[in-house]
Amino acid sequence: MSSSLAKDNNVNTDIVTLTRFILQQQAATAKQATGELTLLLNSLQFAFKFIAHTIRRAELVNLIGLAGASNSTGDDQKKLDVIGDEIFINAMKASGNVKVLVSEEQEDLIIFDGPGNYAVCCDPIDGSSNIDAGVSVGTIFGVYKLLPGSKGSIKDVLRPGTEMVAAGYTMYGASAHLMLTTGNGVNGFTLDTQLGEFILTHANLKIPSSRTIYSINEGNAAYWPPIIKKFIDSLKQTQKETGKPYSARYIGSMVADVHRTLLYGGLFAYPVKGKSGKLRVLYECFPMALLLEQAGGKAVNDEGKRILDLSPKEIHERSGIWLGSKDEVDKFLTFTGKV
Ligand code: AHM
Ligand code: MG
Repeated sequence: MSSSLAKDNNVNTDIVTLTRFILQQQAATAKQATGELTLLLNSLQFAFKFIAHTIRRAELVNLIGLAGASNSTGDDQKKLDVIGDEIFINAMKASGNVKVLVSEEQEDLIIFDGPGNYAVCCDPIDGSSNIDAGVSVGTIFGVYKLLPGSKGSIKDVLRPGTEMVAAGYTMYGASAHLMLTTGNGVNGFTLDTQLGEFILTHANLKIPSSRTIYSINEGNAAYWPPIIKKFIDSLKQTQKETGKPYSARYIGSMVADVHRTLLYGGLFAYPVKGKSGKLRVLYECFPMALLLEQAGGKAVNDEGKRILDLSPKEIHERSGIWLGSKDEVDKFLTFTGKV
């Protein structure tokens, strides 16, 4: 309900918060739902708010810089990587609904004592090498329901991405933006720091089907096979459809590059360099691939295989990835003969 006073003054008195949205969506689409996933998503949003708040204060409270250790995949850990990881683990443990947790910052998976029917895979602060320069970073997450009868094991997470029940990211930029899918499209929320609530701002988001933007670290070109070099070179030529070459945009923070791709369209890629890709399957490639597909886009690996169909063999497995607008990913597949 909205009075004429509210309307005249352009005041929205009926905003949709994340909690309200999730409750309404569960009631409409999952009548048998137990409410556990709702509670879990609530714990996730607390972790995002806490991390957003910590990042904003980082420079003022000496949280910038290296922690002096390296993580499971050999990257130098920033202080904020360590703090973000702790915030995330504590929030998931306290939720009572998470049994298994995989974090980029932890070598082994964590199995919590107590109840819980879900497994969460996360990169608590992705893009952290950018953080000292004030560039947007984010938390990426994917959620699985435990396998039937499981008491929590590695098998609950070494599954294709198609089996995730929820996924998304929160980008900590000028505002904190949460992009979420529970398998019924993508919805975007913006954190109102005064209210302390994520507010629905991008309902049923769809990615444009094409856009002449490519996003890739071209400094790695020497590691790419000739066909990938040729494809990227082809984007720099005048295009028949637009009369212009593609524009290059690369932030170097996956969440920020994918966020722009989701909103504007285009192509984001991190192909295999040398022996393996850089981006991790469980908590970088899968959640982004599910979001992109749910928004009408596509995500494939260097061989043209659908990312969500990969079956990871280890929790920190990496993959090459090409994701974005449907037509742009199809262009890559056609050019490289992967269709
Ligand atoms: P991180 O998880 O250690 O932060 O690394 C992942 C990040 C992504 O956010 C980004 O897409 C990529 O690494 C950038 O890598 P590069 O600096 O090699 O271009
Ligand atoms: Mg990462």
